[in-house]
Amino acid sequence: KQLCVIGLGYIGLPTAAVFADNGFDVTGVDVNETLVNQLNDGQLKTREKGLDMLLARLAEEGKITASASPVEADIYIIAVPTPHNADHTANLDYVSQAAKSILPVLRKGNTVIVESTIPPRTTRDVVAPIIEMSGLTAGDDVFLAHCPERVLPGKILTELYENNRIVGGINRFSASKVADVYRTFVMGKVMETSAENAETAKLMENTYRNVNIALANELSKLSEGLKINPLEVISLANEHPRVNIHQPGPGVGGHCIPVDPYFIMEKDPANTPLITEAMAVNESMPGFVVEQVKKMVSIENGKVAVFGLAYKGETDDIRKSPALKVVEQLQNEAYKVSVYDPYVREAQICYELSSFEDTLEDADMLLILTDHQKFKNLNWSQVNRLMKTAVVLDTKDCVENDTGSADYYSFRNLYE
Ligand code: SAJ
Repeated sequence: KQLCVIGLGYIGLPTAAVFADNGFDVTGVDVNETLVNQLNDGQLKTREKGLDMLLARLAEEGKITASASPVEADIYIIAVPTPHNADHTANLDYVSQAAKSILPVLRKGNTVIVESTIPPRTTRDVVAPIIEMSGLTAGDDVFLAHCPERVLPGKILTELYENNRIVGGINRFSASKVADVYRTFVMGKVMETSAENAETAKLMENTYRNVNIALANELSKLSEGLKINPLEVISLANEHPRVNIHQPGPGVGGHCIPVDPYFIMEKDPANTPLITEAMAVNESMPGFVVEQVKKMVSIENGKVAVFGLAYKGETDDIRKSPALKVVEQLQNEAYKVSVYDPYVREAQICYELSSFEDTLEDADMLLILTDHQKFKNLNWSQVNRLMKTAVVLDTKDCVENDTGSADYYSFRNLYE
């Protein structure tokens, strides 16, 4: 079968690769000409483990090709980004453009799948009318479904095979037709439902995580007054068979968990006070971290060494990273701040990153904001020697080895 993936981003590319590796004749479509050429040449570089080699092999074997616009195919998968507007509502321009780009090649009997994260009802209210501009009826002539991506960056290839998938059809027939497409390689369950249910389920997964993390963050704030160790409280509570409280930290980052809840909120603001409040708690965390720093280091001549800018460990992704906000607020407080992140490239931010040594040199405090593997086992005799005052605040509670003479704090022992 011929399959066309529109949007070769962090979901489209691995999805295209996995289909190509499972017997489909795949064309990847993207407006980025460089990306198209690199994919055709088997030279594409991505951040995802194992993907570059797979793509190079598939290109060599002729199983995947790239193109600037959709070609005739049996199945079209839309995997373009859904950015949000300034008021946090979803910007559906890319999704609409992608759907429109299929129209010239769309034929009766084709299948259209939307993988992009979208607000509830978008498949039916926005995508179906575009498809029907072709004169074909969505659900009868063209099978249409939303199949949300749910893979974790860093583990995308494995999770594409192993995770359960939700397929939400515009009608039952579309759901079952599209479910069969995914059953060709998905080892988990492929669950059929309506388009609206699928859209909302995807958003609720990330909203659940957001609200749950907010609960953990709120507990951490409570710990000062209660004189408790919030991490121990969480781990004790989680011993209950029906409790699973997440971990506190400097806030919630990435392009999914802090964004997706807004797609639900925009549909019914009056009935989403809990989600709204949870977002506010998480957004207050960078400020909370800065308050702790202020208790530990005086602003006058104080130098704070920051380790980690990425939104989570082992990634170079800084989108919506709470670390950016912490650094900005520390700078606004007039601290001298130097930042080290072994993965993040300087081009992504507007200030200079420092080397490991320069960041620590003469610092009054080390503030760990990302749980990169490298930070879990630092050479503490070197760290403590370089710093003026060896005080550490590990907001991810990620350090595993003995910090030697350092005065080490995490949420675990800040207030107990
Ligand atoms: N975080 C905490 N405490 C926790 C867990 C995470 O503060 O207990 C923070 C992280 O540090 C990070 C943020 O939350 O800043 C988000 O990280 P994450 O690892 O929870 O999630 P993402 O954004 O990398 O990927 C999520 C995943 N969703 C779920 O686990 C429900 C992934 O499966 C989705 O495919 C992805 O969003 C997406 O694209 O929607």
